Amino acid sequence: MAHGHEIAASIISARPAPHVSYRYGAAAAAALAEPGTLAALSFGAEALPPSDDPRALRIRLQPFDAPAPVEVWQVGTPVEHGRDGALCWAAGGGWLYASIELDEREHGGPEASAAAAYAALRRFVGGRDERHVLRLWNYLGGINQGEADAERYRRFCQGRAQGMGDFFANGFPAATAIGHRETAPWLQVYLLACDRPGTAVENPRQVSAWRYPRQYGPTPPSFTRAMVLPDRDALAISGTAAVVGHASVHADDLDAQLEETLANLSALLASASMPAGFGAHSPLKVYVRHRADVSRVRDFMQRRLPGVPALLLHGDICRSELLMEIDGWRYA
Ligand code: 3EB
Repeated sequence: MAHGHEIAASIISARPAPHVSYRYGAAAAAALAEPGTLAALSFGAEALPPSDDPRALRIRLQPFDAPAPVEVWQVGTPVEHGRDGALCWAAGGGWLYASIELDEREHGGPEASAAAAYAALRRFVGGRDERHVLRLWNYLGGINQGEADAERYRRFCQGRAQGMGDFFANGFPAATAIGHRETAPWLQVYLLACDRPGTAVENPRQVSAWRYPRQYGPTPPSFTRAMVLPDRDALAISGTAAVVGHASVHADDLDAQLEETLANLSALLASASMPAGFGAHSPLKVYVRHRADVSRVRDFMQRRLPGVPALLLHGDICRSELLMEIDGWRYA
């Protein structure tokens, strides 16, 4: 009977999604000592004590919540970790976390820094079993500075595409690109990869980002809207904003942008054949451009997404008319 073999094979190849949670205080501080911790991403200086552990990354976005949160990724197996030049990594159970942080002043601007970051990540990941990059995050300073095609986000897109080369020829990962407010121009890029491929998901309400028309810049952004993880037990959701077709909608209307973003998030669940709705099983991050909007964003989250663990972070969205963006996870 083949049945027993199939069960054995499915156990051997199982790649349950990393568990993502938001932690505070002592629970956050304990994360790196737990055996399955792949990454601990802190927001705000006081969230974690300084650490040389390559799994600890201090994200350069200020949280709007106190105490400061730490996002912890955990897998059900032991984890090994290390460094490779400027790159930090951790791996276990078929999963890989990798991060790189570059000072633009040492690389000559956003294009060269993005190209260097992606070249380093691609070289490292390409040499690993976990070579399927499912999800990427990018944080850079002054994202909306510069006019038209000289805007720093557009220059970042150009360098990113150059650094990627043909590594994602079979499809882009899901991604986020957000601006931080620090004066020093650090670029932070980190990723989740697996030794099994995921399934890319597009949003039928939106033009695929890599097909955006020329008006948004010479190099279209390279990301897919969401990624179903290999065991189909979770959806990794890209940065999602009030974009319909390829156009930003509801410029300067925060509440309308929040509603449109929720419509996009719901469309992604449907497109991924995930059950509708968000709740305790869908940790999200909300990037908010203006501090003055935070209480309205919080009200919206409590009213329209009750029970959803949400981090509110101070970040600039890559189109200056967009006031907020949401990314995160939806577990099946
Ligand atoms: C958008 O829908 C908003 O450049 O990697 C969202 C997610 C956005 C990722 C990226 C940009 C990126 O076009 C912007």
